[in-house]
This record gives sequence, structure tokens and C-alpha cells, in this order.
Amino acid sequence: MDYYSLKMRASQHVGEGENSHEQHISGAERIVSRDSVEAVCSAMVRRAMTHSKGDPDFINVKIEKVHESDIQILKALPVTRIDVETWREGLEKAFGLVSKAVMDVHKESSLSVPKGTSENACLQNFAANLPELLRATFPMRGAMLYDIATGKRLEPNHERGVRATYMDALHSSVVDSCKNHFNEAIVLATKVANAPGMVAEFCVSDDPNYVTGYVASKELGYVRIMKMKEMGDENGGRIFLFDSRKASAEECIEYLQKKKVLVDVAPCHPGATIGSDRIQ
Ligand code: WAQ
Ligand code: MG
Repeated sequence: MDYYSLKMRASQHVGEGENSHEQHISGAERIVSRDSVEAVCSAMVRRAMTHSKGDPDFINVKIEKVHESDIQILKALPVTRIDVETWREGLEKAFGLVSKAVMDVHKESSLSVPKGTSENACLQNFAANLPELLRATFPMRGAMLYDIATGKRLEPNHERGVRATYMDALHSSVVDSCKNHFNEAIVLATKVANAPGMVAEFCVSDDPNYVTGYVASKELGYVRIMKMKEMGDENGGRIFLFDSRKASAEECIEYLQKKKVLVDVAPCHPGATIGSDRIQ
């Protein structure tokens, strides 16, 4: 069977003269069977035309045929959730989980910690640096690709970041014009976790009304953290923590941007609460 990839992005013209630029309003992407193309396409346009961020001046819809043999099917990461009282507590737990994932990789005996004082210092301060790394993602459209072996950022364009694309849920015939944060995030996180050299992902939504975020990796699974920022805050971002000793940045970026992936989310539900002993 042939599939089709659909991608939509909508933007609005803002500012005058030198300050004028296109501001992103909404984006979506799907990989669907031939008979869903039209309905999904019009749902995407509806999503663009009714977005709370504004009325679009420009909508781009791109439709491409995808051969079944080029598609990789992945099983969704297992989902758990952590309930927290405050967003600060949520953020701390998230920082703790990714720091541990990074430290575990460094401990693997087959991998040597790179030499050089600044690099070592950078690794030791990794947990302390996370809040600053997260802040640096706020203006970006894509994710930061951070090399845990050297402490360097590897995105070819730091303003844009790296975007994971060409992915959807397997057998998803849902034609939905509004965003389901969890459904989209489990698909993205599963693809990202399977990229060559990937260690973990850290995500906070940039939607002001959506305070749930997550950390994810093959080992951690998808861990929802129910509050990771203050309600009303429109700052969010993603950090892909990558290990350049395991793969090259080029092959990782190629996978994230080009590989067609369908994620089997059938057994996947929004997650049972887990005790804090799991997250030490
Ligand atoms: N690839 C890389 N980075 C991306 C992508 C992508 N395809 N899409 C968004 N980002 C970056 C971008 O910098 C955004 O500002 C940031 O991530 C947040 O994106 O279980 O809604 O689409 O309920 O706002 C998590 C769901 C929802 C948690 C995350 O992210 C749950 C969300 P948003
Ligand atoms: Mg958003």
C-alpha cells in the first residue's frame, strides 16, 4: 500500500518596514493512506485557519507519496507519569531524570570521557547547565541537538534548531483539526529515541495553556511530568541529548529529518502514576 505524507505550516505577516517578518502560527504533519488524504488535508487547513495565535496570511500544504518499503514501524515508548505539586518540582524532576540518563551513558565502560579540561568541566556541570540550555531553546522552532560527549551544540542552524519530521501514528485514521498534545508528542518522542546516538529528550510545550511536559529515552520510556511550567507561560522548547561517540551528528539529523516512521501506539495510554523511587 502507498502512503502519503502531508505537511502544513501557516504563518502571519507581522511588523512594518525593517521589522517585518513572517511569524509561525501553526504546523502539522501526517502520514496517511491514499483514501484519507483529502479529509486530512482539509482538517489541516481548518487547524491553520482557526488557530488561537492568529489569522494566517500564508498556508503551505505539501503532499508527497511515500513508498511502504521506505517506512520504518516502531513500537511506542512505554508511558508513565509523575504528578507534582508545583512546576518547579516538575522541572527539577525532569532535570534529574535526564542528568541521570546522561551520567549512565558516561559510566558505560566502553565509552571514554573525552580529554580536555573545558570538556570535562562541562560534563561535570551538566545538571547545573540544563536550565540555561532550556532557556536557549525558547526562541527556536526546532530542537537543540546537544552533544553530551563534548558539551557542544550540533544544530547546523542554532536559531532554527533540528526538526524531527515524517512521522505519524500507525493506523491512525483520525481526522482532527485541533492538536492533541500527548498523541503528537508520543509519536515524536518515539522517533527521536530511536535516532542513532540519541541519549534522551527533554520537552516543555510552548503553548501557554499546556503545562505538561516530558522526558524520554529508550531506557526511561516516555515519562510525562504533569507540570513543568507556569500556566500562561509561552516559553517552551526541546533538547535532544546526543552522544557523538555513538553516531555522527549527520546520520542522526538525517534520520530525524528524512526517515519515514509510523509509530504503533495501540497499547499506549496516557500513563499510570509512578512512585518517586523510579526517578532518583
Ligand atoms: N522537531 C523538533 N523540535 C520541535 C518539533 C519537531 N517536530 N516540534 C516542536 N519542536 C520544539 C519547538 O522548539 C517548540 O517550541 C517546542 O519543541 C515545543 O513544541 O504527555 O506541545 O509543539 O501530555 O509546543 C508534550 C505533551 C507536548 C506532554 C509538547 O510541544 C504530554 C508540545 P510544542
Ligand atoms: Mg506549541
